[in-house]
Formats: sequence, structure tokens, C-alpha cells
Amino acid sequence: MTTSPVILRAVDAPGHPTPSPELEQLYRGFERELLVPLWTEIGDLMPTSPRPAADAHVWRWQRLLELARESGKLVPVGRGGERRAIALANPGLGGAPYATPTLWAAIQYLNPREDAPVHRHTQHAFRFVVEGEGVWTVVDGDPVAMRRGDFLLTPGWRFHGHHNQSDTPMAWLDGLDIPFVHTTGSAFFELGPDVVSDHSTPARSRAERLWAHPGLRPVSQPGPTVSSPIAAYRWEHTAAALADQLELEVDGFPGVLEPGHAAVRFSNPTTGGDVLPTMRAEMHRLRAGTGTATRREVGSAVWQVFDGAGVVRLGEREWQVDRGDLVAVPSWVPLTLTARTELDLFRFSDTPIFERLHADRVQIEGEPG
Ligand code: GTQ
Ligand code: FE2
Repeated sequence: MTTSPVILRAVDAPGHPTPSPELEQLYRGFERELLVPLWTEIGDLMPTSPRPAADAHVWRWQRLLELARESGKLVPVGRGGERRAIALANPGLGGAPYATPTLWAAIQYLNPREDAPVHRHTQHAFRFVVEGEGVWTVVDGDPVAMRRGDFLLTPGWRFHGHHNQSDTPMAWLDGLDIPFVHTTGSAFFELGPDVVSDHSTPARSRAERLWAHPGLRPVSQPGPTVSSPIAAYRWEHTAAALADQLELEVDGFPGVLEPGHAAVRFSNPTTGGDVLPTMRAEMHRLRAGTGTATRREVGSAVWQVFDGAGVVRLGEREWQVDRGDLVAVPSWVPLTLTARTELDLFRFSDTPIFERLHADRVQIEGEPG
């Protein structure tokens, strides 16, 4: 996308006009009237297949954590700044705090006994916890405990604040659709009460007590909801689902995504679809020594290593990754994962947007495209 003034130049190429003083005059006329002809832009605007501006990139969790800890010493959390959150800025996106053109990914950090104030916004959000515990996120008045492996939802326009009730700092991953909402001009924001009044620490949220029982929904709550009503998907459930898939494989039954690769998607129990209107979230487990097929798809994703170590290949580039490391996967870049040890990965993507628009596409190497 062009953000600086366009300077049109005549080029001597097939399908292009012959350079001449008159042509230069014509192009200056376009500029004066804020017009851009297609013939000078066609290659960039309408490529034969996606050529995303975003780069494939890896951020190291240990580096993020060091800087988050330092921020914890220097930067207060309160009204105004709202959150001590530090976003991944994709090197292809001009310094914007965007992991991909649609997705925000940030490390958020709270010191012992700190509160992050209550607000709400149209952006959809989730938290994923790679390590630690002791923070409760309060969503529309319902306190939700955050622990390692848990995936927690803050759907758009719900009031939410966080409080650390422990004696240790806690860091976690935030995922939001901030870039998508920003570029489409659909952001609304509202402050809540200045003080977090409820510092209670229930082991389970009200939302979980109502909704988080496998295959069972409360009869009092009919009808679909656009976002999942499950406030927290607990690690014990996710871990059991992954382990069972791999065990089925050992027993010779179907269920795994591909050999040695178990995968589950967090879903909205009222629809069976994605947890949020704009974001998909999944957990993957690869047996030690196995690799995935090479796959690319329309839309962008961010992966975080939850446990283990492995290799991420994106196009021509390759990275060794460890616990907590974050990987930005731009649209249509071929991705291959290899597990050095057993490898658990969290993944989120903007796929629901493309599915809704019927613009989704997947290509797996070796299969008919
Ligand atoms: O925790 O409410 O990383 O509003 C970015 C925006 C976290 C939050 C972010 C937010 C939040
Ligand atoms: Fe927020």
C-alpha cells in the first residue's frame, strides 16, 4: 500500500505508453487530481498469487520477557496507557505494531498486586498463557483465573480488567484483531470504572460453570452467539484431547490431522464454529521427530511454541524455535514444522474473515491445488 505521494513515471515496457513530454504532462495531471492509472500499478495490485507486505519472522520469548520485566520496573499500568502490553511489529509493515496485516500479538505483563483498569472495545481479544499464574481477568464482572496452557476469551465490547493477586509477576500473550479493526475504521472504545472493585479469585468462572462441560449446554441459553461463551479453555482439557488423538493413532484409528500430528480447534459450543468472529485458535502437538506437510493458506497466522523444540520453515527461511517463541506467518507463505522433541504449538489466525468472504484457499504440497 502506498502512503507517500505517488510519483508516476513513464516506463518503456509492453502494455505501457511510449514516454513523451505529453505523457509526462498527462501523469502530472493525474497527480494534481489525485488519480492513479491501473497500468502503472498492475503488478503490485493484482499479482497472480498473494504477495503480502508482511514478512515471515520469529520473535524470541526470552527477549520479550526481558524487555517486559524492564517495562515492569519503569512503566506504570493505569488509566490512559491502559495496559503494559508490548506488540510484535512485523518488519514488513513499516513499524506498525502489527504482527500481520490483521493480527495484534503482544506480551502483557503485570507486577504482583497490580490492576489493569476496566475498559471495553470492539476489537476481539484472547489471552494465551505460556507460563505462570496468579492473574484473574474479569470479563463483564466474571473473574477468570489465568494459568499455564489456558486459552481465555475477551469477545468485543465486554468490559474487562486484569488483576494480579499473587506475589509474582505474570506475563502472557494477547491476541487481538486491532490491525483489522484499525484499517477498516471500525474501532470503538469506552472506559469502565477507574478502580477494579472485585479482586475475588474463584478457581472457575461463572462462564465455565455454565458452559464448559463437554457436549452439554445449558437449556436456559438457547440460540447461537457470535462469540464463544466459554471464558476459559483449560489446559487439562486441551492436553487430554491432544493426548487422546495421538493414542488413537497408536491404536490404529483415525483422528490425527496427519501422521504424528494431533490438532484441536477451540470452538464456540453454540455454533461449532470459531471462538471469535475474526480469529481462529488451535492447539497442535507433533510427536518427536515428525514433520508436517508443507502447507500454505490465504490469511495470516501467529504461532507460539507452548512446549518443546523444533524447526519452522517458511518459504526459503528456517528457524530453530523453543518454548514461548512467536512466529508470524504471512498469507500464502508455505509453512513446514518439524519437531525435535515432542512439540506443542498454539496457533491463531484471521481465517474466519476469509471464510466469511469465500476468499479462503489452502494448498498442501503434493496434493492437487
Ligand atoms: O488486555 O485489554 O495487548 O485492550 C491490547 C489492547 C491488551 C487488554 C492488548 C488491550 C488489551
Ligand atoms: Fe482491552
